[in-house]
Amino acid sequence: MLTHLLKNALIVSCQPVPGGAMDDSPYVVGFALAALSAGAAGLRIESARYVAAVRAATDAPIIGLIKRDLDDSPVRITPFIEDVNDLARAGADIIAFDATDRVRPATVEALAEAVRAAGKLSMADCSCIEDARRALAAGVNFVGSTMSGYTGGPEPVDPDIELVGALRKLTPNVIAEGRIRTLEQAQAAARAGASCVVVGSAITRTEHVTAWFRDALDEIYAPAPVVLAVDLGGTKIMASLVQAGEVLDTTVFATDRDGSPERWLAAIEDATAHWKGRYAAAGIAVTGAVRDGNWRAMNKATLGIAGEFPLEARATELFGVPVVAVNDAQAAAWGEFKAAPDRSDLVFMTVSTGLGGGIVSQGRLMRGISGHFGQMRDPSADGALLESRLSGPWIAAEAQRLGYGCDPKEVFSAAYAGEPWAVGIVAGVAGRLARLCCDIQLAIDPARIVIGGGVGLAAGFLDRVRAEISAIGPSAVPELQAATLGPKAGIVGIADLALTHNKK
Ligand code: ADP
Ligand code: BMX
Repeated sequence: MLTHLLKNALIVSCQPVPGGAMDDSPYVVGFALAALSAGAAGLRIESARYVAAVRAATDAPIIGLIKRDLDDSPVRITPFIEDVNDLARAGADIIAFDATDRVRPATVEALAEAVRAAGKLSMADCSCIEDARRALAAGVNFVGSTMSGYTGGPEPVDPDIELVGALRKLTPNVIAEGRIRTLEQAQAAARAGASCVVVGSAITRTEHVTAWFRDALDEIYAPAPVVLAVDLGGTKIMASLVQAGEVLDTTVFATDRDGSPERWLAAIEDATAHWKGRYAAAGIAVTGAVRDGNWRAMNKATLGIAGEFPLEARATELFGVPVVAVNDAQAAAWGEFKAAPDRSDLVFMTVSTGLGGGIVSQGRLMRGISGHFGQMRDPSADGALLESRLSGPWIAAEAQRLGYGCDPKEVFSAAYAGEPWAVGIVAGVAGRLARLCCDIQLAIDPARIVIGGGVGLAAGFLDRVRAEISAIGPSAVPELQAATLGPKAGIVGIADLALTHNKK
């Protein structure tokens, strides 16, 4: 009859925090009646005093238990035969006891027998499947997952749904209990085969529920951590302190192109030494490919990184905080994605020492070597790497070849002054980028293509690229934007990734 009443049901455990403000009969009875009025089929009540008080107020099924802290046994739930008798006299219908295989005053067999002798049903609070096997052999009526996670080691956060499923293979009379806090967890327990589900703290421990909400809010209200963010490119290194997307301080210096990963890291450490102690995490965005924290060049002409370097591990040692390393253009893609109010998907491209790229698709940053457009082959140039003719160094080399020894910035100035040799160089670069943008649109169809990098952000350059796109007249016109974060896109992106990736 009781097993029938407690089938497919919710049981509410009304156990106040011992010594807490609600630890008194009127509150326990109040919680019990409130739970029953809202559809609970049964109650779990601790102590003979509270069982008697609740029994006086309702005929609903009560699982009774007594908790004790013993000096000579870790068993806490109904350890003694006298406890069984006290609970039976107080009016419990089902008597729960610890059924774990530990040093204990009364055996599981003796307790099960005492419950039977008192004319009540028994519930074995188990920590594992072996506990349940023994308890069922001793003739208990219900097995519960109550003790899972409480017999050694750190206490888990989530309920042991797996144990519920395993218990169901032994008997249909399975009660899921322990750490069930959410509707989804209760449903998962039911799906796993529990014939009823006990929810306690989440309903009747105001102190616990309050603390959960308090902690959740503290996480949000706490000041965002400060991150050391580094963008290491083929020409320059930028290092900043970033907090919640705001750049607090920045330093920029040239990349020693004859250096090595150790030397670049040492230079960064040196340049940021005065920030030590101010940041809680660090992120390094680097030119080149990053996989599992290891760094290597895709094109040594952009930066000569020899072999594969354990960047995350080494930087963690040097900076003394957790470090996340990501490709520079991918980090910039993420920075631009986070900075846009509509959070629309994008492809980012940096036209700089090399030609890098990053893709955010369906709100996720694509990792691995995705976005390395500069490494694609240019069929109109005998299969040369695209970036070998679409980057700052090519502009400088081309100017040199034509007899003008000047840097890309000066080439742009000359082009805007109308000097034909420079106009030709800029038109060539703009045309190649325009064709690449059209191809990317066909391949990925992003909502926008965001352009950054020293060359990409040169005044007037994007308008030239747009004009070249119009001249192509593509079947789908890409939406081009300049990086809203300018040269700081990578810095802002890697600062965010440094925090979110560490959480994984
Ligand atoms: P990195 O490649 O280190 O990330 P940048 O994004 O600054 O660095 O790109 C460096 C390349 O961009 C160099 O070839 C540099 O000459 C060129 N560049 C920098 N500023 C300008 C500018 N204002 N106009 C044109 N080219 C520029
Ligand atoms: C190169 C490649 C990319 C990088 C891009 C832009 C290397 C060393 N780098 O295509 O990984 O994203 O250059 O880098 O292989 P930057 O130095 O021009 O900013």
